[in-house]
Amino acid sequence: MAELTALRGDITRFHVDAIVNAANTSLLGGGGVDGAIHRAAGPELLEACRKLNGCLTGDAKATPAFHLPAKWIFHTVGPVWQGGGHKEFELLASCYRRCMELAMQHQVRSIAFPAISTGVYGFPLQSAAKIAVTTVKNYIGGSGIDVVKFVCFDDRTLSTYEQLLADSGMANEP
Ligand code: AR6
Repeated sequence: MAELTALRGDITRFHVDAIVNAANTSLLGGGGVDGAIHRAAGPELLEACRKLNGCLTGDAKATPAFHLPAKWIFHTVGPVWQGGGHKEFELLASCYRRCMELAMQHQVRSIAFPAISTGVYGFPLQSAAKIAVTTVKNYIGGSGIDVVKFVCFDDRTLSTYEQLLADSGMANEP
């Protein structure tokens, strides 16, 4: 069975086949995890992103990871929280689903996700983490993915994911 874990850290340092970036529709960089990934991957990443012509909210696009220890970056665009009545839940689930699809296309066996939309985009953490865990679980069977890491930047995010994974009985299983 695949291993789903939550851990604290900086996603740019993870040695996995793919890391996920919480980008914006331009794919041309920004703050938060997006800024950290662009800084660490180097200017080649911006050049690669320019060729992608942006990305719709809920979609994801792949680039190489350049100077990062990962092989791929899956850039996804989470929804801006607008109170919950603007398809935010569906769009966030779509981000995770599209990343799992890209993972299969690129024969990725290990993937690290940040807590998409829970920073400047303002998505409530508990709901966002539940969507993350549920959607990944739904798509992991038969995907070829062995390892999923939910990379948390602060204690509150980490404890939220740890609780959800414990409740779902999928944390640290062999
Ligand atoms: N590693 C892991 N997680 C991180 C890191 C890191 N190095 N840095 C921040 N986080 P955010 P969003 C966490 O705001 O809400 C950008 O400007 C952070 O603490 O990065 O999807 C884009 O260009 C939070 O838990 O992404 C978009 O315009 C989580 O990552 C916009 O922000 C997501 O926070 C996207 O907003």
